[in-house]
Amino acid sequence: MTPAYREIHARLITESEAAIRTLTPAATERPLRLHQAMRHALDAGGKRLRPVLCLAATQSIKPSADARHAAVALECVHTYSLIHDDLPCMDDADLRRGKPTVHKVYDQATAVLAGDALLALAFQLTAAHTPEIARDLTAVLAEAAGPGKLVGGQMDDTIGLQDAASIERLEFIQRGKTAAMIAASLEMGAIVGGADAKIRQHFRAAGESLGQAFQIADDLLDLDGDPVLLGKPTGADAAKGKLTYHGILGVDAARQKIITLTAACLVSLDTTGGDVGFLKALAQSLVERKN
Ligand code: GRG
Repeated sequence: MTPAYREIHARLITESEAAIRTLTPAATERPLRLHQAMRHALDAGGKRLRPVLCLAATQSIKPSADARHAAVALECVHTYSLIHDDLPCMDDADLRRGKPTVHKVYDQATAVLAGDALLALAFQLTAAHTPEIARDLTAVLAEAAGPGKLVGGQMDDTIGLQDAASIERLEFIQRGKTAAMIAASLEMGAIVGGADAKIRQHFRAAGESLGQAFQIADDLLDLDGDPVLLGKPTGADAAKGKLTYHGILGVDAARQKIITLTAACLVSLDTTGGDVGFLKALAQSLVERKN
């Protein structure tokens, strides 16, 4: 990323974090334990990728439009999914974003409830936009978070190698578990920017390609990444019998697939006709990331 794009990236992360702080409940609200657990997860950091994509998509079309509620809604759904994913009944993780997971700091019941609360809060936030935009944001986010996408992808991922491995199954998992929320981030940003159906579709297609590339890169990091930079141990996928692109087709094919998907993402972004220089640079940096 050039210094100018790094500056935009830093500004969008700052804007996302300020919006997350302002638009979600404080740890001092009742019941304290629930709100503290929600804040523990929300304030733990992370790349803020989904809100940044949303804000950047809006700003590529209409810089004056305010996408903060949509951006925070995306981070709430993402954070809920991480809290639930870390539970002993799913991935059973002790660390997330370099910090102890919510059920480790609190307990499992609190972690389930903190996730549930964040999911509901997300739709309160999409509903806060003006009526037509709120309707479209809610529909896009609900579909991405729902049984055919985030939850459905997670279901099949949980079954993992207990069922036969195939590229078709792997792509269903990647599209659902990862790409749907990334595509929704760009499409929701486009909705707030006032994009028509065709432009929305180009943003969505860009997010679908980017999301799949992001997941293949994520799986490769779990294979040979640096646990310190990642903030969690590596090797979990192999230990848990997870389906991965490199597991089915090999590391070289996985790296080639990332290149092809990234190129498709960049073409879709160009086709939106917006001011997408930053988004293109971000997409490129994400698939080359170390954490
Ligand atoms: C529990 C319904 C439900 C879904 C869980 C998010 C998820 C689905 C599982 C977590 C494991 C995983 C590898 C998911 C794929 C999506 C992904 C790469 C999540 C991590 O996103 P980042 O890297 O995380 O943006 P940060 O911490 O930076 O926000």
